[in-house]
Amino acid sequence: MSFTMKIKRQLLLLSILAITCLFSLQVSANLTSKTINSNWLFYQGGISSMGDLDKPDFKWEQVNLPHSYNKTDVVDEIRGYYRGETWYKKSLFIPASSAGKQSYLVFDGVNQEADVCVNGKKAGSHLGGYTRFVVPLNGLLTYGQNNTILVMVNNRFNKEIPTLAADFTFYGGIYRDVYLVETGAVHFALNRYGSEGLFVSTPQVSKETASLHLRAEGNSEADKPQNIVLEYTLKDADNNIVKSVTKKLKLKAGEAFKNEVDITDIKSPKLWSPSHPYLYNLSCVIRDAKSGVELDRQTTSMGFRWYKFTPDQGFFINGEPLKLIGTNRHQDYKGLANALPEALHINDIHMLKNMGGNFLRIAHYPQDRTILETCDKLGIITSVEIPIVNYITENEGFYHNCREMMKEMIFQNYNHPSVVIWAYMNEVLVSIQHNSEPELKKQYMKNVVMLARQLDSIARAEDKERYTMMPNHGDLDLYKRTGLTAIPMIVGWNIYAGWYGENMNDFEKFLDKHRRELPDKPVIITEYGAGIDPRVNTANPMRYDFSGQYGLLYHKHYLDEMQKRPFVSGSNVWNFADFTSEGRVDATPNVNNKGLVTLDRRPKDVYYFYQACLVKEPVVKIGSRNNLDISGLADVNGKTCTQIVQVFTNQEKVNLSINGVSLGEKSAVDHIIEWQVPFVEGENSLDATASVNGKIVKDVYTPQFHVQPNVTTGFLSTDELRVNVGSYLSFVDDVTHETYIPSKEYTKGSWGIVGGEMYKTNGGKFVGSFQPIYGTENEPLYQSQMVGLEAFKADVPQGTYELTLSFAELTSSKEREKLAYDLGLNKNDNPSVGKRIFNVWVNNQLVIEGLNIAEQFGEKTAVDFKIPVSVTNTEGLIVRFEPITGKPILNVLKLRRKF
Ligand code: GCB
Repeated sequence: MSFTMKIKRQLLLLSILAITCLFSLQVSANLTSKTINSNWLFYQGGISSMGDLDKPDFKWEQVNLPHSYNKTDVVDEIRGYYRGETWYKKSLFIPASSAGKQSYLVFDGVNQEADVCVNGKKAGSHLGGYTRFVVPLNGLLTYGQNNTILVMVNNRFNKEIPTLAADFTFYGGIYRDVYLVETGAVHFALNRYGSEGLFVSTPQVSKETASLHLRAEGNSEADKPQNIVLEYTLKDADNNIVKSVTKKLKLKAGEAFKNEVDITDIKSPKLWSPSHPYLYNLSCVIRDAKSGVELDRQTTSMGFRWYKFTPDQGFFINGEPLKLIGTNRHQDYKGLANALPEALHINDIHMLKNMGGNFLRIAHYPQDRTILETCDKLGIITSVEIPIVNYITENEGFYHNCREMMKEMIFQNYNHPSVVIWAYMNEVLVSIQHNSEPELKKQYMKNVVMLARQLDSIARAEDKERYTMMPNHGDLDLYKRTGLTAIPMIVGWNIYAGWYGENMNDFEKFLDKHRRELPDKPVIITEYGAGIDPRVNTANPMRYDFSGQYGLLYHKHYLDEMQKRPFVSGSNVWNFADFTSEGRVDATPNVNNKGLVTLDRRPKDVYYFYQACLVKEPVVKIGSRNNLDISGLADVNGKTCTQIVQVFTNQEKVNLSINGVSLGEKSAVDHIIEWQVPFVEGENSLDATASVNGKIVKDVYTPQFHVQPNVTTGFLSTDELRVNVGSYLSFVDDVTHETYIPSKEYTKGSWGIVGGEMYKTNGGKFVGSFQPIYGTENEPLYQSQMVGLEAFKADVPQGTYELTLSFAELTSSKEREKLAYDLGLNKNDNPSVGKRIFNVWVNNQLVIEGLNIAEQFGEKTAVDFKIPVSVTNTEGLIVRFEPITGKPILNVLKLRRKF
């Protein structure tokens, strides 16, 4: 190789190295900082001695971080998920050149107890699953060699660590990034509650001027006195220096320091707001005073804004009123548990922004660092919360951990301009009614008040600018009586009138009650929501049916009522996305489906509704698009099926066409327009257009439609009937794309049920059950049924058919375990029905004899029978249900003509 070639090769290698460093180092942090997420070993279970971990046959599994060990057991059909000890191990090469540096491991999130050992020695530990913690490595590393990092992680119930119990999943694991950080001997303090040691606040901001308060906290690890210089530099978004200040410090050997600087008179600051999220950049470099060598550096983005919450006129930012509208957010995702690549966190905030949201309640716990970073960039105002949910443990260990979490949350997130509220204690009196002993109750209340006061004082002492908030469940009198509403600066209410509560109009009554009873308290509706399973649709929306149609009525009502009341500062839909909650029973077991988008972030119709209401740019969106397929009963002509289609828009008028034929232009009422649309079998093309200043704004949607026959006398080999028996809901199986329509009564020439009644719960208020059904993912099909039916009849022509009958025993002879969140919906179930035995006859042939579902298959279990049938007479198909004991049932029926 020639000399020049060698040089070129070396240059190439150097540039590759430089690029690699660029990608793997986190710019803007300490001297060097890089993730060490790849190539860990994992073991789930306890060990008998530490020696086990070194045995050659020890059953390690190779994993990368972020990682959770509950990815599958949370969503399976077995109750419970692993909550216990696990081990993570990593071999980490530390080069010889690191010997003079200070090294740390930074864990962004480990749920929820962690013990860290390095080369066999205890290095650190942490309690709590949602905040960052730092483990110093000095004195534990061997340089120029591989080092062993061992982390014991446990997500067991621990009565001293919040969250104790709640409607979400306590996924275990090292589920956020882990960084290796190296600094010089004098460096920013990483031991200040996991913060980065540089704190920025804006004590005064106006359009004309602003001031900055800066605080750098650091440590010298040097064994001699050090002279250092701190260089603070504020730059605008174009990298122009706006202000810079230099401070000299003399440090004794091993001294910790805190340096505070005020920068005043920053002229005409560019203000940060949701519509103009302008960010400045603030850096602080620590240099050796003599040599000028950089020892450590921190950089943070920051924004200038001023804001206030008022009890009568709501929220103001930079002097302008702004209704805060947005959502809450849990951090999990379909199939990934809580261990998400950061792109998915970031995407959620973009989706919220695209929906027109300007507000996020980061509840019930602090989340990945990219969340607030993205909120800063996109202009989403936030409230961040520590994870006390539903109740507290009355002991000092618990209180101590709560206080620590409050400080960690504040210190770690202090510089984000998007944060305006520190919150604590979600619905902390919700379980008080279960605590019946009056003395204990009184004591509990006292302790809650005492802890609330402590947490509120910490927030006010550590951060003089932000507000504090406590989100309560909707018992205003109770919270007021205990004195809890007097403690925080803002009161949050979680209101579910029209979902858990019967009457939607109780919502506005509640708002007005707050105004009357707590006239001095700013208010945010911190939660409201309705379950929506996009597979479920209906023309008869009802509370608790999980249909998109009911969800839309609910959200429209709430949004209207809040918009009418200027004193409501803001609101957060519960929830941005569906989230897992092990053991919860909704239309999808283990999932709370109150999200505006699904677990894998597909928008539901309500998302488009909010978009139409909130976004300024033209919005024209055809609804129902989350159903891959739609289905309905044929019109009289037998060929089409006419169904309502909604378009969500912020335009006055929209035209809708189907398959090239216009259905006319219509005017929007409250951002919604409805058309009766005649669908045909197969693919249909819907086309919604609005003319905006001479330009066409358009949305196209091409659903598959299955027209189900009404008149069955000409049932063809291409026809197929799929019926959700005993329900008002249509359902689409999102795996097979099969669609099911609500059942109807038999009429001549057609098909239908003869006799029986719909299965209802809670004193007849709800159609269907709310129990998980084993052996199926399609709960809404099996949770409803006809009871006591005599027959199913279809007047079909002679031919060969395949009939599928499906059943599930919904009632139980045993006392059902009370699930925390079924809210007693099934308390009036008829307990008799362990014994239900019946025969099924098809055209006078006994096809199922002595069917006792509970005994032969088990309760709440999906049971399907596929039965080939030859219709050889003119009477068509008659399926008769003959009772032996109790009443026969039928849940689902499919009829397909083979030939
Ligand atoms: C609440 C809780 C939240 C639940 C929600 C629900 O009030 O704060 O954690 O998930 O209700 O959907 O029931």
